[in-house]
Formats: sequence, C-alpha cells, structure tokens
Amino acid sequence: MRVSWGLLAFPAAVSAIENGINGWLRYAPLSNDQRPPNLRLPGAIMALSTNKTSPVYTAGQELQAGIKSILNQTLPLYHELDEWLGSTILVATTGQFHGVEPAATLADDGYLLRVRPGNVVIMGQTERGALYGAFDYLSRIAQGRFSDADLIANPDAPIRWVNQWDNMDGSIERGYAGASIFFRNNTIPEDLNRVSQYARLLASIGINGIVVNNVNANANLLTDANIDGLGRIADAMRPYGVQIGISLNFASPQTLGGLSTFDPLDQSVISWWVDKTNRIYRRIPDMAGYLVKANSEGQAGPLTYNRTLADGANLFAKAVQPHGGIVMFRAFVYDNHIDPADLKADRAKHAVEFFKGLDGQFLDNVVVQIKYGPIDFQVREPASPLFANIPQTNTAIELQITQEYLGQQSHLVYIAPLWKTILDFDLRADDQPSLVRDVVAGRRFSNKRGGYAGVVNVGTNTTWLGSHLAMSNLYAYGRLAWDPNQDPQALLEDWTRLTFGSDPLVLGVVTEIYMASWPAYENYTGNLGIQTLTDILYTHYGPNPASQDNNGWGQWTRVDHDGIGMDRTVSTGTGFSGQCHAEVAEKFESIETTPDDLLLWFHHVNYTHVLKSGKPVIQHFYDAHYAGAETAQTFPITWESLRNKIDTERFNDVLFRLRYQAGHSIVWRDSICQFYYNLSGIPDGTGRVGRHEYRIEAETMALKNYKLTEVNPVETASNLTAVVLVSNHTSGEATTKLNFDSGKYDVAINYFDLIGGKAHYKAFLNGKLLLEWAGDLEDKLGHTFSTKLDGHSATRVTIRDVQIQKGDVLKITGVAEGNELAPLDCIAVLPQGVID
Ligand code: GCV
Repeated sequence: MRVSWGLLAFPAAVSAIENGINGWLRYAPLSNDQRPPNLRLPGAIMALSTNKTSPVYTAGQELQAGIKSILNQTLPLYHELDEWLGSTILVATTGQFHGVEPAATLADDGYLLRVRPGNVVIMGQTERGALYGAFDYLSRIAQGRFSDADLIANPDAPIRWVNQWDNMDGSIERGYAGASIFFRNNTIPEDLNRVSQYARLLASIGINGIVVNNVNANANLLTDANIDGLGRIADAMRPYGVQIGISLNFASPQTLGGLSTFDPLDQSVISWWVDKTNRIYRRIPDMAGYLVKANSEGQAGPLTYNRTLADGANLFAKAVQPHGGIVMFRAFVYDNHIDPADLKADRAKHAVEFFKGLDGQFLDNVVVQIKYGPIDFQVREPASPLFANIPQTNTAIELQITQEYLGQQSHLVYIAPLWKTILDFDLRADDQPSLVRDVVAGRRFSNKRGGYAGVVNVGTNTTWLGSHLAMSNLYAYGRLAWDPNQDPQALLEDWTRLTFGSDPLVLGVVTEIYMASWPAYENYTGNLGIQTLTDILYTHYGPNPASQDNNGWGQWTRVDHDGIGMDRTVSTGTGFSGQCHAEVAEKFESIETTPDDLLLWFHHVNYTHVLKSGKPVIQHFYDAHYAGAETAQTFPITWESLRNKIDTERFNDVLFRLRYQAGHSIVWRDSICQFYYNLSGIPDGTGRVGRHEYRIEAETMALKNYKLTEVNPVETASNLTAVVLVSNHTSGEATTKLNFDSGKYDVAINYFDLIGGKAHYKAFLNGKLLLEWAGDLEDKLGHTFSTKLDGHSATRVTIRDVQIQKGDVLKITGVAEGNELAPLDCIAVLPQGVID
C-alpha cells in the first residue's frame, strides 16, 4: 500500500509572513462562512502514479497540501487503484483510467473536471493535463467556489512558454526582481528550490515550457558541465510538466567550438550542432527545444554568410527534429543603424521585409516568434502585420510580462487589456476574419504548431517579479495563453481572490485601480500611438522624448516645431501600412479612419490637427498627461481604504509603490508637457503647463552649501533646474518662508534618487522635524536606476496633513553620500485635494 500523509515535499503553504513566495498559490484558510455548510469532500485522494517525477504524482501532493491549508482537512493520498474503495478525488490520465468517458475530445494537455458531492474526477489527456485539472479544482476551492462542475478544458494553443532573459553571471536583462534563480557566477547553482517553486506557479496557469537563458545568449551554456546543470534545472521542473528550452548563440561553433566558421550550411558547423544537440538530449530527453535571436542588435546570424534566416532556423530544426524538439526563431530582426534622415526608412517594416519572402521555407518544427507590435513592447502599437504575412509558417506571439517599457514594476500597469487588444486584432487576411489569436493558435492558416512566449524575468526577490502587484500580469498571461477569449477583468478578479482573499471591498478596490492602470500609464507616458516616450538610449524607464529621434534605433516620433508622428502611409510615408492586408491597410492609410489611439503611429500631423474628439493634438497631449497623472494620484488613496483588510506587509509594500508611482507620474506629466510646449510654443489652453502656483523651486530657496546644477533632459526638473551639494563630503540646507494662507497642506518634496550613494534628508517646519528619509529607493524598487539627474531618478516624497501658519519656515537639510549629492528640485505646498 502506498499511502502518504505527509506534506513534506510541498512548498510552504500560507507563509507566516506574506512575502509573496507562493504567489497566487497561497491556499489561505477559508473562514467558516466561506464554506458551504453541507460541504462533502471525498474521503481520499487517488493520484494514479507512483513515479515521483510525474505531474500526476505532483497533483496528488498539491491537492493534499492545498486542501489541508484551505479547509484544514487532511485527506489520505493513494497512488494505486486497489488501495481505497471509498469516495475519492481521482487524478489520472485518460490512458490510465477508463472509468469516465469525456463528453468532448480532450486535446493535448486538456483535462476533464467533474465535481460532485463526495466525488471528484480529474482526468488529463496527458499527465500535465491532469495536473492542470488539479490546479483548476484547487483554485475553485481557494476562491470559495464549491459548486458542482462538469467541464472539459482544452488549451487554445500547444506552445505556452515563458522566456527568461537570464545571463550566466546571474544578472537578468530587463529583470527588476534581483538576481537569477537559474544562474550564478557563470554556472548553475546546486540549490534549485526556487526553480521548482517557479515551475509550480507556471504549471498552475498552464505554462508548459520555459527558455531559461537570455536570447542574447552565452555560448558557454553549452559546455558539458553546464549541460549537466541544465539537466538539473529540467529535473527540478519536470514534476510540474514544465519542459525547458535554451537560447542559442548562433556563433557558438566558432566561439565555443573553435571552428573557423558558423556558416549554417557548412558541414562542420552542422555536425557541431548535431553533436551538441545529441549530448543535450542525452541529459534532457524531454527538452522542449531552442530559441534563437539571430542578426538582431549585434547578435550573430546566418546573414553574415549570406544565408537566409530560414537556413539558420532549419539548421537547428534538423538537429532537434529526431528528438521531437522545436525551434522558436525570433522575428525581432532589424537594423539598428538606420538613417534617420531617410524619410522612407522604418524599423517597423523590417520584420515583414526579412521574413515574408521566406514563407514556406521553414521546416515543420520551426515556429517564428513575433513580438506583438512591429517596434518593441510599447505602451500602444498596432499588431505586427507579420502574423498575416507568413501563412505557411508556424507563428507564436511574444508578449512581455517584465515591464521594460511599462514602468519596470515600479509603476502598476495591468497589461492583460493591452495584450487583449492585440490578440483580438483582426488582420483581415484575404478579407477574411483573421484574429491574431486564431493565427497563433494555428487555426487561421491551418498550421500545426504555434502559441505564446511571454518574457517574464522572475528573480530571487520573494515576490518573484519585484512587486506583489506585478504578479497579476504573469497570472493573466498564462490564463490568456490557455484561453485568449477570457476577459482580463475576470482573470484579475480570480487573481485577486487568490492573492488577497474574497472580501468584496478588496476585490472592488483592486479592480478599480488595476483596470485604470494601463490607460493612465498610456496617458502620462505617451498617448495617440506615439509610443512610450521614455529614454530609449538608456534605461527605458523615465521620460526622455528627445531620445527617440535622430539616432539609428528607429523608434522615431519625427517631432519638430510644427508637428509630430511617423508618416507610415504608402502614399506619402514609409509604406508600412501597405504591409497590412487590404482592409487594414486602407483603414490606417487615411487619417480619417485611423483611430486616435494610433494616429501618431501612422501619421505625421501638425500640433493643431483636430482629433475626432474635437481637440487639437497638442491640447489632447496636455490633457491626457494631466488626466493620467491625476488618475495615478488616486491609486494610493484608493488603496488606503484597504488598511486592515490586507496583511500589513503587503498593504504597506503596495502603498509605498503606489505613492512612488503617483509622484513619478507627475515627473512624467511635467517633463512631457514641458518638452512639447518648448518645441511647439503652443500654450496649454487651460494654463497648467509650466505654471506651478503651489511650488517653491529649490533654486529660489536660501541655500547653504548647495549650488545649481544641470539636469538632462532639462524638462525633468521643475523650472528646468535643480540644486546639489557643493561636494560629496558635505551637508547643506535649503530654506524658505511659506507665504500660504494658514491651513492644512500636503508638502511634497521633489528630489533625485540616484544609484551610487544614499544621501540623507530631513525636512523641518519651524525647526521641528517633519520627516527624515534617505535616497535609498534603489534598495526598495527594482527598476533600472540611473547615475544621473534625469527622468529615471527624479522622484517625490509627500508629507501629508501638515498644519502650516502663514510665515512658517520650511527647511530641508541634505547630507551627501557617495555620488549622491542630496539633489533637490522643488517643494510643493498643496492644499487638501490639490494636485500641483
Ligand atoms: C534581450 C529590446 C530590449 C533588449 C532585448 C531585445 C530583444 O531591445 O531592450 O533588452 O534583448 O529587445 O527582445 O531581443
């Protein structure tokens, strides 16, 4: 008899401290009023596998631990049919158990879930499918949903992968949650407990594959020692049905193998890859396959030898084919040295230019992985036309969970609504419905493979992504990849119940903030389709609209004194719109039929051009930036209504971040509005831009040991100027008299928080300490920090409810540390409810 009562192998259930480690799998105990009075759980769990690396075995353990944690009931767990004859939660594959006939066909990885009082059947088409069914059942219980069920759930697409951009030294490209869980010091660490825990989270949302290393790949990954390390990663993830894949460096035969070439058609190169691949599959027989970034942003590729991208992809496809592997070949191939003076040049056109002619030339086990938009994970883009230009090729959509251009997890942006606009986009191939989601599922063009790749970049931080809030994006990604018909708000509600509990007030507040977050972020960072107006030459975080133009990267806005926007029409512009199929091309060709939210993506217009809303473009810009920042101010206030409804750790952590976001949204708003005002000379019709009646600029205060300094971009400082201490071993003061009417105010202090030091600040009112803080945001937030005074480092701290008498004296003292010279920008003395 194999019965197990222990919960030892299971990762911690509800941890004493809510540090985020269990994500949405917390299995918080349900209160008595959340359990139905006549709850009839089965008497045991029967998970029909004795193999400890089998997902069915894992499902049994997960069910046992989950039910214990949620309902405080320990069900015995059996693994063989003759061990128990009573009522059960039965977990099996269709192949193992024939007692239940599903009403509909189960697809690969699909499952049947039948819930009746006292009996539950969970049957997977594969072992992995059975585990997905178990997670579905547990998710229902954890959300207090005990009703009967009889359903078949099939995934929409076979490929539901995540990509990690982890480097072998342990750093993560565009990662905002600490170091890698997969690599350390150019090797794979011994302790892979976090890797197993990650696999558990991924399996619970239907993810079946993970590429563990950066697409900017290091050839040393392929040494024998590292192949063994990869084997250990695969072993750690296998019980959860998550297969691993790896990114390849195209030049490896030369750089690692010592060959004189990496030409994909050279026999020695082909043999090198076949040999390497065979070695890898000897250690990891179920490896999912390879991911390849070639001829992109400096990476080597087949074009070096005048071979086609298909030659390159097929080289690997042939090597993995005998092992059942696939090759995800990225379509992110573009020239990053294009000439900005060439008005026909357009990076957005490159993917179709490179790939369209190759349609039909890729082997059956190649999948072309296409970023959702033609540029690069911007806050708004049209769907990439490539999805409809290579009908004979398998395709997958690449989405980005890590918020590279969307606030780097220091801003809350719930991205699922953005993804949904792309997945639901109708590309109208041959004037027929051609939704992106139907293309990548393989349905639209009858392709065998296809699906989803999401760039996640979790790190060692216990919250995985660096912020409790950001985990909603990973959750929604998995659920959408499984079924893209789902409503982002409904997914969010599931995530919220699992993460924070089912209190209707919590649900209401989280939904309100989240559903407002993408529109708000778009409004304050780059609306009308102009893209995220961030610093594209540096960290992709704070505002820097000037950085977009006049360089070879091609994320251009074509801004000048009169107007803005990329003319991508066929008639007068770059011709990009002509890459879309006729009906879509026609719509985007004309200003009249282009929706306002993509106007500047497709057209160059004067600032005075009147939008469909009746507003001139420039006024819309000003208004939208103000509206977005105003919405962000409501986030922390709305969140505060949940005090005592959520555990203190997560409540405070979220509050801190939302307050930071509110402050940084003002930095965004002011920099962008000031930039376009300076350029266009057209004032804001409502007089807000450049007028800050509640602010006192640091440079106008009485300064001791402080001096004026430049800020770049200049508009990221209020009144275009800031002050810093005269040296890095000193302290100083900025003092001002407050000539506001007596009353209660919020006092906001704008300053800069750099990497490379932790200055100390104190704010005093009439000599009485109001607040003391350090320039230590780099320890608290995960975004890429800057070494300079700019839009990334500009920030604000707010002291609430300060009673001020006219004539009071406000003094700020700063003590330098390292390279941080206690920079100050301005203070804002805000009457209650006023946003400066
Ligand atoms: C992994 C953008 C990012 C890079 C990333 C690249 C890619 O350019 O900024 O960090 O590189 O996309 O997707 O390959």
